[in-house]
Amino acid sequence: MSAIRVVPTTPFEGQKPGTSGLRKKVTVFRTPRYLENFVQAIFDSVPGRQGATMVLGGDGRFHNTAAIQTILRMAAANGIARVLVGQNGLLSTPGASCVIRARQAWGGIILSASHNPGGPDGDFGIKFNPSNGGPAPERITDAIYERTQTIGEYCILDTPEVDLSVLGETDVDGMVVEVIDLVADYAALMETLFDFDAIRALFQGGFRMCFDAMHAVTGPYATEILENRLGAAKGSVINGVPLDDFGEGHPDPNLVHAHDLVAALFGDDAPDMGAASDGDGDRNMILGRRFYVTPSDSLAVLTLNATHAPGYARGIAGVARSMPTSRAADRAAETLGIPCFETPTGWKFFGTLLDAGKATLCGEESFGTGSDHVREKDGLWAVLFWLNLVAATGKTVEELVRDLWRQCGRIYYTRHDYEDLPSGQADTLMADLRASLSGLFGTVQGGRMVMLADDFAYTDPVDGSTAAKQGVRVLFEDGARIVYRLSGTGTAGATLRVYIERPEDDPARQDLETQAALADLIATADALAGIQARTGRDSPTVIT
Ligand code: G16
Repeated sequence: MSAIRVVPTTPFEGQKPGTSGLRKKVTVFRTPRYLENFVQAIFDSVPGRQGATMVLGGDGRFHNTAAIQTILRMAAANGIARVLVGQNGLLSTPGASCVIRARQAWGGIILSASHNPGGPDGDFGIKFNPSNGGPAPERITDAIYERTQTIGEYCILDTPEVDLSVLGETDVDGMVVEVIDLVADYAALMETLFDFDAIRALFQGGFRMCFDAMHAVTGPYATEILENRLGAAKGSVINGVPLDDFGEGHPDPNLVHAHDLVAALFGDDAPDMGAASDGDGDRNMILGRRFYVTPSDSLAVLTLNATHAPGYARGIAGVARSMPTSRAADRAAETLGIPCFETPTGWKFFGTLLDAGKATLCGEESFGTGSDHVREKDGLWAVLFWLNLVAATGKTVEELVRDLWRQCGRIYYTRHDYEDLPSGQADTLMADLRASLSGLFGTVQGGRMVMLADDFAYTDPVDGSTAAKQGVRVLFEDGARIVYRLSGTGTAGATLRVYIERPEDDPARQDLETQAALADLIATADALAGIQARTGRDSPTVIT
């Protein structure tokens, strides 16, 4: 047995988990003791680790395996009995959630900065998911953060590196490290939810798809499930080999960053369906042939048609969406006569609703969709759901969306991001906007009467916990809405997100180009917050 080394340390500032874990530059995480402090704070703050099973893996970005070796040595020194690690240190975020639940683990540590770029100069991240497999609720992240502020030592062993490439068990000073097949548990779960026979028949009939794994973690999952098990043509999965810098790309599945996929789906001889996932596999984008499905519409289509998938054949209890997500899901839920919950941004807020059986499907405008099958959003799950719907209805992706618009109206929706603003400037913009809210009610802005202007506050209907200052929203008489909030996932400066939407119930007017359809509201959004005047930017960094 090697002796446990108790290493003196001092706190680092700013180890506060954001929307989804602690995200910083790789260079920050490589600072001696930085990772160790945070991991020890997790072990110190979450009860029950002694003799427990823990899940560990990441999205394969630069520093992933080095961090895993450190965490294994610390887990052994802190009394963990067994660690399940994905082969080569890989586990997607929904994959990890699935393993935590399937193996009844104490919790899991996931190494990911999601859709943020990787490589030595890119971003890195770490998050803890407790035994329900979901993101830690705020009481746990607050406890971890508090601990990071007073930490004085961490425990570690000086053991050799564990070979993560070979499946099987290794003993690390009495703790078992089990290297697991990363896809097996997850694929088995998907087979219980979706009609694999019908999807197989679809591909046999010549249906063609393109899935862009963006050189991130879903490559192995998509290749095994789509090509090997469901019979999609070889080559349907592109950029399928995980790389530690994501091939110098930005693994964010949107129209800007998934350029290979967009070129294929909007080019000549386009496949029938396209999809992409992000760095850690929890986000998704769905495309039909020359047709983009907004994440908000995707949630609404899945809601309306859920019973076509065997796992949801008995109907769904309810649906939940984050506040800035469009209200298409509300309309779908109303059609079905089920409740629709509105939560703050952050998948963690869906956890109580899923655990209590109040919501079955959840979704966010930020390309996240999921259900109660795990406690994270799940990119490949959404892709399989869409494939199941196409197979079951015989309709194309575009026809399924047009059905939604016919039944529930169309909601034109866009998000404008202003990235890397000076933090002070962004904070002042939001503060001034908040200060102006009380005077907005009843005024006419850009030709529309303001019906509500507030800073979204949330009380969880299950456990009563509250969250304030979750984004400024301005609602107009005609159902249009503008939402402003600062991103909680960036690592450089501040990102202002502006979400703009309006419903269009007239079928004759549902085919406009989105930016054109929203042009007047976009101008109102700028005028209300003074974005261009304050930032000097004449256009957003990214439009989705
Ligand atoms: C995370 C959260 C999501 C959230 C998204 C965007 O996603 O899990 O719930 O919607 O961030 O957050 P923000 O607007 O604060 O940047 P991911 O995929 O980065 O883990």
